[in-house]
Amino acid sequence: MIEKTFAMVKPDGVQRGLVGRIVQRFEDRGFKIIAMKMMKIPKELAERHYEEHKGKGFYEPLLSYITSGPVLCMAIEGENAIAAVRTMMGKTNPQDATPGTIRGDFSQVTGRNIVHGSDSSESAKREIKLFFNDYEIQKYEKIDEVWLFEK
Ligand code: IDP
Ligand code: MG
Repeated sequence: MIEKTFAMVKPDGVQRGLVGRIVQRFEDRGFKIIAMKMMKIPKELAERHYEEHKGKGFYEPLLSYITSGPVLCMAIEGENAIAAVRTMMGKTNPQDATPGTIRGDFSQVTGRNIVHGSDSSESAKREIKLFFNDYEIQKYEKIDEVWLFEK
């Protein structure tokens, strides 16, 4: 099923110059980038984005981390995109992330794991809406689609 998901290069990924290589992986897979912008996340938005983690030990450090510098936000569309993007990112703890995944290739610790991806269709919808206005989501056909998918 064709799905939309929300993905983010976190502040450490931006600072470490990994934006291009991370975006490249999604493009290489044939995923369609349907929205993209850089922003410094305001505290209130960070709190809403990570509200499920409120009260946990890592919540405050997580808010500081995610608001510590600009991030690159994306909406990505493709076959099974929500799970597929998470698989490409690897496990939350980079020590458990398989080599070949983004976290497994570029990061070492959970608190600096360089990327975010929505974990369910509810989260994907919620997070896309949280970070993008309707007019920022592009609806377009890409010329490789006839070769990426069966008719
Ligand atoms: P996810 O990003 O793989 O969905 P979540 O459990 O939703 O993982 O946690 C959100 C983010 O919070 C993680 O990506 C990571 O940056 C941070 N985080 C989660 N657990 C810990 C922890 O135990 N220590 C430090 N940071 C954590
Ligand atoms: Mg999560």
